[in-house]
Parts: sequence; C-alpha cells; structure tokens
Amino acid sequence: MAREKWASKLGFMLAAMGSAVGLGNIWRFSYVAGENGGGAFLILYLGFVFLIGIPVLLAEFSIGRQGQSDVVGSYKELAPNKPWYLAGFMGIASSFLILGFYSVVAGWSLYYFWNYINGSFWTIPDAGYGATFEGLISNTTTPLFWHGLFMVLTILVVLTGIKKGIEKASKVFMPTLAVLLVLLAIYSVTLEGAGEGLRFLFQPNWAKIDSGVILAALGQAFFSLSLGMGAMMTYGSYLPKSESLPSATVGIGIMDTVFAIVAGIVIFPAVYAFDISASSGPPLVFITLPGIFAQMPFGSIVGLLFFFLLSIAALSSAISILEVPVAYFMRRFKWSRRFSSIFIGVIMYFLGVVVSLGFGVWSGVTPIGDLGILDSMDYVASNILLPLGGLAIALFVGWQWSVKEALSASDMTNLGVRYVWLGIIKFLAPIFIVLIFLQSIGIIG
Ligand code: LEU
Repeated sequence: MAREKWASKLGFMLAAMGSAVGLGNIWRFSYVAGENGGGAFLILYLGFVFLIGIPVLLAEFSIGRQGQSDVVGSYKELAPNKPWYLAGFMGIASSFLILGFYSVVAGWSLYYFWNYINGSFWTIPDAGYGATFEGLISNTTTPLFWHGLFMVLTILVVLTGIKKGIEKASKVFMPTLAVLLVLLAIYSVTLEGAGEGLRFLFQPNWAKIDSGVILAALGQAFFSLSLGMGAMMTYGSYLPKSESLPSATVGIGIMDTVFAIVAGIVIFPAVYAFDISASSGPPLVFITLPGIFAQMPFGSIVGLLFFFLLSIAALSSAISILEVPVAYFMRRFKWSRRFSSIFIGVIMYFLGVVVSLGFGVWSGVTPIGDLGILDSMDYVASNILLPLGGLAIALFVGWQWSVKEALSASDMTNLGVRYVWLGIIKFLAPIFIVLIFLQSIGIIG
C-alpha cells in the first residue's frame, strides 16, 4: 500500500503547527514560567527555541522526509545495522508518557468547556474557581469521563487518517484561537495589577537562574515545539520530497513562540490581579482564566469559546503524539490504522487514569522527589527524553550524514545560512544539551 501523504504543503504546515501549538503554549508554558521565576526563564526559553529548537526541528523533519517511515523505521531505513533506531524507541516511550498526562489535562479543558455551555461557570462559584478546580481534579470519576472523551476524539481523528482527519481539523481552528488569544491579551493588560504581572514575565531577574531553571527552559522549548519525540519526524514522513522545509520550519517555530508569549500576556496580569501565586503549578490557567472571564463583558461567551479552542488545540497536538506509536505499530506489525489507533489509544487512556488518580486517591504518590505522578512523568519525558531525542537527531544529521546529505535532505543546499545551521546541529546543540544535563545532575557547576 502506498504511504499516506499530506494533500498540500500548507496542510502539512498547519498540521505541524497544530502539533506545536497546544496545552504546552498556554497551560504548561504559564505554570513552568511561573514556577521558574518569570522573566529570566522566558529569555532562556526563547534562546533555546531559536538556537537549538528550530535548527533541530529542521533536522527532525529532514530525517522523517528522507526516511519516509515512522520514528524507528526512518532511522533504520537511513542507517541500517546501526543503533540509531534506539532513539526512535525512546521517542515512542516519550509519546506514551506525554499523552498519558496530556489527555488528562485536555479532559479538564473539556470539562470547563462543558461548564461554560451549561452555565455553571458564568459566575464565580461559591467556593471560588480555585477550590472548584481542586474539587474536580481530586474527584475519582468525573475527570476520567472527560479524559476518556478526549481520548475517544483523539483516536477518531487518528484512525480517519492523515489527510481527512488531521489536516482538516487544523485549518479552521488555529487562526481562531490566535485571534481570541490576542483579544484576551488586550483585555488582560487593562486589569488592575497587570503591570506587576507583565514585569514578572518580561523583567529578567537573573538571580533566579539555576540549573533547574535552565533545564526547565530547555524542556519547555522541546515540549512546545513537539520536538525530540518523533511526532515531527512522522509528520515529515508524509511530505513528498518536492516540498521545501526551511521556511516551513521557521514559520512553525515563530508561530509557536508567539502563541506562548501572548498566552503569558493573558495569564500573568491575571495572576497578580487575582492574587494567585505564580508558582501554583499545573492548576494555574484553570484558576486565572475563569477569573478573567468572570470580570469581562460577555465573559461567559468568551470562556466558552476559549475552552473550546483550547480543547481543539490540545486535540491537534494529541493526535500528533498518538500518531508516533500508531505509525510504528502499523508498519512493524502490519496492523490496520484503525486497530492500531484504538489499541494504543486505550493503553494511553489507562496510563492517564493513573495520572488522574494522582490528584485524588493517589495524591501522596511521588515517584520523583516531591513531584506527583503527572509532574514526574512530565519531568522524565520533557526534561530528559525529549532533549535526548533531540541530541540523537542532531548527532544523526550532523555526524552520521555527510555534509552533502544533510544539506540536501534539509533543502539547505543553496541557502546562505546553511553552514550556520550545520554548525549548530554538529556542535552547538549537542554540546549545549550535554552541558545542561551534566549541570542538572550536579557534575558541573
Ligand atoms: N507541542 C505540544 C504543545 O505545546 C505538545 C507536544 C508534546 C505534542 O502542547
């Protein structure tokens, strides 16, 4: 059977943007920035996106398009009998860990959407949004229902296939989310206390930087660009060789970053206006945003629209995560797309059950240090496995491939910046990633 293909380059770009823009830009970016001191974190994160993220993204697309296979198959195709494909298995492991918690958070978003439809969130609940949210996530069954619904939607899109499912869904919703987010940002900066929020986000306090903050910024850059897991490699593999990659890559990277910054401009003024702690962790946006909506004119409609779009953004990212193992199992075991999507999706659902219970009956379970189940899975996947996946990608393109192969696979052959890119891929990105790791485990100071 012929391998599936995107209908157009624009379709590919939108799908890749759909993968990049998601909960990571709004939910994860804001709480990780909040926990890591704001401004200085933002600068590190931006530095990593442009210096490492976007160049490695181009490398990841190139491997996929050249290999024309899934994350394991592409490495095997391009370097038979070499151990590079092990990096592919690491990507598959990341996809399970990430979708395991991603779907739970997306379920919370769907629940909020529903509460804006039925009117319960139009006014501030008696207990306040904070306690109401805590009540939701610590409940045993309600979040499991919404998380299950989200997984069903994800599976349905993935089993419909590349063109009809993934590509179509991304086209309409992303632009709408962008417009809404900008409008919200404009509103948010008029809130009382906004200045303090903006200062927190934009004024770097260098004293806050330590090895943990640096690692968190690197992890966020990878997570937000969907990098290092094989999602972008798999998406790249559905692209015909005739399409050019560099401009698409830069477009996706910039777009993703702008989304995160605008989301920060929405959220941090509200954090200060409503006197919430910036370091309140994963619940942050679920408490601040409804607070904004409750104050603004037509807030209930805005809230409804916002959580609808956030859920869609999460969906277009989740499908790219599920696609990583689905594509692998389809090829390796000759499973149909339908069976593969359902089987793997169900396993991921059950992983998510563990994550969800981690906020309720298992809230005392802390697999890593004092991190709960979600935070532990996120830490391993985003701060360790994704950067390692990125390291493998950079080393593969920089060292396994000849200069000629690397430049032609990435369509950089005639571009002036080709040696800058190659220098980053060969030296800078690997060295940075290794140094950050060494520093975070305390080997260098
Ligand atoms: N890039 C996505 C996001 O920011 C996450 C990724 C793991 C698919 O939400």
